[in-house]
Amino acid sequence: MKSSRLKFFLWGIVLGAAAVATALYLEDKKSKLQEGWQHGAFMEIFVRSYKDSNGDGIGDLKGLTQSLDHLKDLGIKGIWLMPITASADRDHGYATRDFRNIDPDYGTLADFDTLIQEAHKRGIGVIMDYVLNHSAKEHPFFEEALKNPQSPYRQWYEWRDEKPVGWDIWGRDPWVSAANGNYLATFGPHMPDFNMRNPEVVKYHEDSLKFWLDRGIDGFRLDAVPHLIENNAKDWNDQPESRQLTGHFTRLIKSYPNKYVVCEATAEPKIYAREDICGGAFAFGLENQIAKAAKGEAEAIQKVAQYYTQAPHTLASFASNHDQFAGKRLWDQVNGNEVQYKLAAATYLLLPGTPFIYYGEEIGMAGVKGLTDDPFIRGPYSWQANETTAGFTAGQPYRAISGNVSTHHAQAQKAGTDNLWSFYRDMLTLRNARVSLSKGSYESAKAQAQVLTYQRKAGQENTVVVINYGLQPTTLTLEGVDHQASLRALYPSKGAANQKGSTLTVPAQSVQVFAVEK
Ligand SMILES: [Ca+2]
Ligand SMILES: [Ca+2]
Repeated sequence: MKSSRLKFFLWGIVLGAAAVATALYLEDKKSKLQEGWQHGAFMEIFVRSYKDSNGDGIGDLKGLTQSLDHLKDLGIKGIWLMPITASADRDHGYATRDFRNIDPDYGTLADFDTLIQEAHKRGIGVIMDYVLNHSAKEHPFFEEALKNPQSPYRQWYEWRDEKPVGWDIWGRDPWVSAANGNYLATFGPHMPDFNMRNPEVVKYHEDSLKFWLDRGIDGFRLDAVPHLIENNAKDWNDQPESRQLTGHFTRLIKSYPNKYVVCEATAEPKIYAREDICGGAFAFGLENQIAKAAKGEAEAIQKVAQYYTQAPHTLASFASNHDQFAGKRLWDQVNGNEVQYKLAAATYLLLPGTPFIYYGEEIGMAGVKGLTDDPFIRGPYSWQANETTAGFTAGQPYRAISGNVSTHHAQAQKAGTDNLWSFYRDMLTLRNARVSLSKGSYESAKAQAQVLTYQRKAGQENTVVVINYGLQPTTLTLEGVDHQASLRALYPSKGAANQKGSTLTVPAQSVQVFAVEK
C-alpha cells in the first residue's frame, strides 16, 4: 500500500471509530423514558425517612429501590429525591459536603445507578435536588477559604473584610463574622453562599450537573434559585442576574433529551416556570387554598378555579411538602377528615400542572408524634402497623414515627378498598389514561357557590371535572357543554350514571369526572 493510501485508510478507521463513539455517546445520553413522562404525577421522597434496607434505622437508596413497585402500583411517573448528595447536616441534606457523591447514610454511586435502572424499567423518571446557592460550612472548598484568605477558594464564596451593614434576610443578618473576615450565608451560618459571579463556580456546578446527567438522572429540582446572586442590602431577592443564571443551568440540563427541571421559587413561581428560566416551578400560593377549598370555603374554591387561567400549565402543584412554611401534612391540615382529604387530593391531581404528592400523603400519614417544625412533617414512612418501627426499619428508627401508624399504613391501605390509597390510585389512573387530564387545556373553569367545574381538552378528547365541596347536593348547568351532549362517567366508575345534556345533579362532597361524547 502506498503511504498516501495507507494514510487515507488509517484516517478512515479513525473517523469511523469516532462516528461509532459519538453514536454510542448519544445513545447513552438518550432518555430511557417515554416522551412526556414529566406530565405524570411525581412523589416527593425524603430518602432518610422512606425505607431502611440494612437495619441502621436510616432510610437508604436500596430501600427505595425495593419500594419502586409500590410507587408504580399507585401510578407514579416520577420521583423527586430530596438531596442524596453527601451532606454535613445528616438530615435534610441541603448542607452539601460533596456535590458528586452519595451520602454514605444512603449508599453508594452503584446503588444510585441501580435505582435509576430499576426506576426506568418501571417507566418512572428520577429527579434529584441540586443545591446551587450554597455548600455546607464543612465543604473542603469552604474550609480552605475559611482558614486561608489567600486561597483561590476565597473567591468561590462571598467574603468581605468589613462586615456589610443594613442587611436583613427574613429577620436576620446574613453576614457571619469569622476569624479572617465575614461571609454571606442566606440560609444560616452552616450553609455559606457561593459567589455565583465567579465563572469557576458556575463551571463547577455545570460539571456537577453533567456528572449526574451522564449517570442517567432525568432532571433536577433546583433549590432556592431566586437567591443565587445578591446585589446589595436592599436588592438581594430574585435579582435579574439570578433569573439569567438559572436559565443558563436549565439550558444545560435540557441539552440532554427529555429532561425535566422544576424550581423552588416561592415568591414568583409563575415567572420561574417560563421556558427561559426553569420550565417548571412549584405553584406556591395554590397549596394553601387547597385544604381551605376542601373545607368548603367559597373564596378558596374561587381562587382554585382561577389559578390556572392565569398561570403556566408547567407549574408543579402540591398540597404540602417537606417545609413547614408550606403547611403541615394534609392529614393534619384537615384534622383527619377523610372526605375533605379526598376533595383536597382531587383538587390538585386533576388540575393542569404536574402534581407532586408528598410521601405518605397517599396513605393518610399524620405528622410525627411529639415533634414540631420540619421534623414533624418528615417522619419515617408508615409501612405497617408497628408502633415502634412502622415497618420502616428492622432496627430502631432514627426519628419517632407518625401519630396514626396503627390506623394508616401502606399494608392496610393497599389491602383495603374505598380508602385514600385507592382514591389516589384512581385519580392517577385517570390522569395516566387521559391526555386531556395530563396536559390538556383548562376551559370553562367556574366556581358556583361551593362547586368547582372545568373542562380539560386535548385533540378530540374532552373531560369534565365536577367537585362539590359543599355539604348539600346541588343541581347545576355545565358551561361550555352542549345540552344534547352525552357524559360518560369516568369517576366514580361505580354508582355514577352516565348523563345526557349539560344539567347535572351533584352529590354533597363529591368528585365526578366525565368524558364528553357527542
Ligand atoms: Ca439504612
Ligand atoms: Ca446567594
